[in-house]
Amino acid sequence: MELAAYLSEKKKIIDQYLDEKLPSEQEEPILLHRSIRYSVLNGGKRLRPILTLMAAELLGLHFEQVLPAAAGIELIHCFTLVHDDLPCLDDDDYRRGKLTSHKVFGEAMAVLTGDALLVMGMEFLIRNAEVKGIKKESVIRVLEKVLEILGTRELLGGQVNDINWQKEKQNNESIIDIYKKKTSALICAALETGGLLAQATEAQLSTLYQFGVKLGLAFQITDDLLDFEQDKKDYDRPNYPAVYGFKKAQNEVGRYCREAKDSISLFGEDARLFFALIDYVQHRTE
Ligand code: GRG
Repeated sequence: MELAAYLSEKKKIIDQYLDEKLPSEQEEPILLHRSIRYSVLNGGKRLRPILTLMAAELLGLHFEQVLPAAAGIELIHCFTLVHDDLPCLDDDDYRRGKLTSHKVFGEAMAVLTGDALLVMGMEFLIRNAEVKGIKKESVIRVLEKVLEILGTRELLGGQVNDINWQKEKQNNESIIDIYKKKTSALICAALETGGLLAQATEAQLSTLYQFGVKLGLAFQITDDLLDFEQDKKDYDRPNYPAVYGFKKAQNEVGRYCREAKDSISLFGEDARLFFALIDYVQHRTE
C-alpha cells in the first residue's frame, strides 16, 4: 500500500479506537472527561501509534494485535503535549489548530487531564497483554521501556534542559541531546513497542531504535523549520534553524534522513513504508 493511503487508513483506525475506548463525556467527572476527549480527539497526525503498528507488521504481527498499546503510546504523547502547553512550561494558546486544553478548561483541569492521560496510557499498554498471540513478558518489557523514556534521563530530563536552554551551553551537541530526549525517545519507544510485542530479536530492536533516533531528530528539526518559516520561533527555547540558520538545518535533516534509511535497510524490501515515511517527514508541511 502507498504511504499516504496507509497513514490515512491507520489514522482513522486509531482515531476510532480512541473514540470508542475513552470515557464518554456523560461519565463523571464530566469536566475532566470532556477535557480528556478534547485533548486527544483533536486531529493529531497519530505518527507515534502508526509507528507501533508499522514495526509490529514489519515483524509479522497483524496491526490489530498491537492496537491497545499503540493507542496507549498516543495517550502518553497527548499527555506530554497538554503539559508542555501549560503557562508554566511553553505557554501555548493553540495546539493542533485549536485552543489548548488549559485555554478551554482552565489550568487545573489541564494538569489533571495530563495526569489522567499518562495513567490511561499505561492502562492501554497493559491491556495489550489480553490480545491473542501476545506474551505477557513482552508487555512487561514494553512497560519498562516506556517508563524508562518518560523518566528523568529522557523526556523529563530533556524538558528540564529545554527550559534551561538560555542558561545551558548552546552548542550542536546540547541541542541534539535535548531533541533526542524530548522527541526521539518517545518515537523510539513507539517503534520498540511494536517490535517487543512481535518478539523482535535484540538486533531488530536495535535497528528500530537507531532508525527512531534519526527519524526523531529529522522530525524535530523539520518542526523547527516549519515554526521558523511561520515566524513562530521562540528564541528562549532551542530551535535548530534559529541557532544554525535555515540551510544548515535543512542539510542536517537530509543527513539524519539518510542515516535513518541506512539503519532500516537491514529489513530490505519489507521496510519500503519506512523509507517512504522518511521522505514524508523530510518534506512535510504540517
Ligand atoms: C512528565 C514524562 C513527562 C513529560 C512531560 C512536557 C514534557 C515533559 C515533554 C514535552 C515534549 C514535547 C512536547 C516534545 C515536542 C515533540 C513534538 C515535535 C511534538 C509534536 O508532535 P506531532 O507533530 O504532533 O506529531 P501531533 O499533533 O500530530 O500529534
